[in-house]
Amino acid sequence: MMIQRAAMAALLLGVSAYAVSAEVMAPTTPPDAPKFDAQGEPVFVNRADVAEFKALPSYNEPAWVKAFVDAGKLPPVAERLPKEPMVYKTANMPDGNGVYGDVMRHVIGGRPEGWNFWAGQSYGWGGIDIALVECLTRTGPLFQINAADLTPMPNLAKSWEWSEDGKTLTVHLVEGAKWSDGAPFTTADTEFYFNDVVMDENVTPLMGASAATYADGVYANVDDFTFTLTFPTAFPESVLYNMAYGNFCPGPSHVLKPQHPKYGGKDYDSFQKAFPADYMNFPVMGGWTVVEHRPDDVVVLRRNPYYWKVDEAGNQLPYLDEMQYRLSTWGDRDVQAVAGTGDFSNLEQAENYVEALKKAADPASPAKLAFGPRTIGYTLYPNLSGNGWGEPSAEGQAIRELNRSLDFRKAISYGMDRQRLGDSLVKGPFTVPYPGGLYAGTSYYDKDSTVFYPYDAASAKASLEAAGLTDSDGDGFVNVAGGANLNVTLLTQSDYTTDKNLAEGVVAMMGEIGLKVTLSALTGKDFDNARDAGKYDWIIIRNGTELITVVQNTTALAPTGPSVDVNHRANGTGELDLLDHEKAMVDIVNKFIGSRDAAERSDLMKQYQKVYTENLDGIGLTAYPGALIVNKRFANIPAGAPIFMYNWAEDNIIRERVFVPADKQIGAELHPNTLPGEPGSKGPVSVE
Ligand code: BQZ
Ligand code: CA
Repeated sequence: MMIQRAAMAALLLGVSAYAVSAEVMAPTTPPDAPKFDAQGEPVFVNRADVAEFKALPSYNEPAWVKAFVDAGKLPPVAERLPKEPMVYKTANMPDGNGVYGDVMRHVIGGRPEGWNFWAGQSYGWGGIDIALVECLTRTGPLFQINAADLTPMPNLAKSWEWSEDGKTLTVHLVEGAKWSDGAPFTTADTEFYFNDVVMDENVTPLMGASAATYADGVYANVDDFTFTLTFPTAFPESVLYNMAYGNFCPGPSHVLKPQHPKYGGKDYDSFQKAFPADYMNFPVMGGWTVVEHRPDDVVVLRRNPYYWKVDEAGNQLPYLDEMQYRLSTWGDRDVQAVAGTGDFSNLEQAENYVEALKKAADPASPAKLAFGPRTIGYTLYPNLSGNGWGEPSAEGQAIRELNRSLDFRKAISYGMDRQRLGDSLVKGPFTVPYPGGLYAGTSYYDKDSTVFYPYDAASAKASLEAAGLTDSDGDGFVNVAGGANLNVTLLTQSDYTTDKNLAEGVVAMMGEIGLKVTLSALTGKDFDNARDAGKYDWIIIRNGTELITVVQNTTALAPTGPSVDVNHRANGTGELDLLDHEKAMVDIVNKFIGSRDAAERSDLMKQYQKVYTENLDGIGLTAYPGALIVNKRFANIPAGAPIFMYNWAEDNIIRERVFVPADKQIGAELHPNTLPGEPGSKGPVSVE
């Protein structure tokens, strides 16, 4: 609002109030962030301190699940568990072994599209997918792992080893684990994922994994629980990170495969739509299974009786019997979590910080709120494809060519008053101007390698002129040579207030330097589709894990493959027309992936940061800390869990270990004493 008024005032005064000078000020280094200490330090441990795989003398389950066994409706718990289940160690549990019962009430802004994650269907986010799918490795909990032991945690892959030449990775799956319907989990599932999802060009999994994601590895089964990947290069360890959420999370091949066109399924479209959002009890390896979905109201998950993890006392996990997902808005997630009608939120929209902080500061508040590091960051990405990705119109193509000019990108950066942009979201020590690239405060960041083109309207205008743009008709906006005003379309995700506010701020600020920008706001899946198809001139994105951790999702740091980079993907014929700076970034990232030398890796990331920020591969906007809000009745929430680092907090806090002490349970289960039914059948089942 304020920004719009300021823009209006600037327009009334006449934008030409700024004298256009040919002088462009020199770049600087970015300002330091205001001090803002994270609340709560993680307890650092080694991965082996968290869990191990081993058989225990006996196993337990909730009494009401035992009733299913006694009624002959379920095999005994020991037969449902793998030979050696994953055992969470008591010493690493903040509050020790838990008790069964209760529910975690989530609130989310997304909607489930259907259950074929492997053919690109979204589950509605907010951690539904993280609760349902399990992946070969796990990275969310790495925030608490000692630096010297920093490598992905085992999960469905209980161990792995590299061949001496580093070109073959042998992966051992947990043996004898079962899907939530009792079907065995084997290399038939990993093979189907690799060869018929990733390698099948007609299938695009939700997070877009392709051959490049797995370093062009070739898959081969050894036996039911062992497979190998053979690579053209040695030791591509990034593959282990890419085996975590949301890539190498295999689907149930026993139900997916018959629908796949290669194995008798009708066609790819039918394959994608074979498990719509009203299909219940879809088999999972996660702790809970979807048993009910009332559109725009709620999704209910019940405990998976075949879940393959236990505590040291032999109690089958999870402790929580139910997960609920209220289908509302992301903003409402914050409101309900602080009010106590919801149980969990990643407080990530800065507009809600002051109110949430005020409410949570009351000792009687039902929820605990803890800020973490500054890992929420937004970037404006110009579409850098000049050869047809997203099939631009003639006007769009002209903008693509401008996007590919450094002077034009400099104009955007000089025109961006990042301080004002941050303050428009929330005042106080939260936001910091963000030049783009790696975030300040993260381990590979180097301030001296960061080039910052700070706010300076005169330099912005001079840069527009250097890019060949002038206001030929004198109406305050630069024109396309000999034609109408240039009009850039800015794509933004309208489910988030923050995204929309930032986009409106950008439109106003660009207006002030004489660049006309028009907003295109799309919701959920429509936004994702337009983003991934390259159907935009500029886009605003809340950045992924790669700019925080570098080691998670490393391949996304540059256009290292046809469809991994956010703002530059291949055209219809698979060609990437990379700019020189992008080629340099690809080169650096590939060297980083191929290097096992810590000093060299840190030096490579300095080079990356320099090339990224000097060339404005993306124009950073603002970065700020997020806070985890969890209802106080929950136990085993690890200290210092960030809402976003290697993954979102829904993964980081290890929900299968979270419990509610008996005297604090609220009796809010919607389907008490029920278990998931047969795949495709209606609703959960009870023992009668
Ligand atoms: C967290 C997350 C868990 C996706 C999504 C959503 C999609 C993106 C991103 C976040 C939501 C929440 O983020 O905002 O706090 O709960 O779900 O999955 O924004 O639109 O495509 O990458 O993770
Ligand atoms: Ca004009």
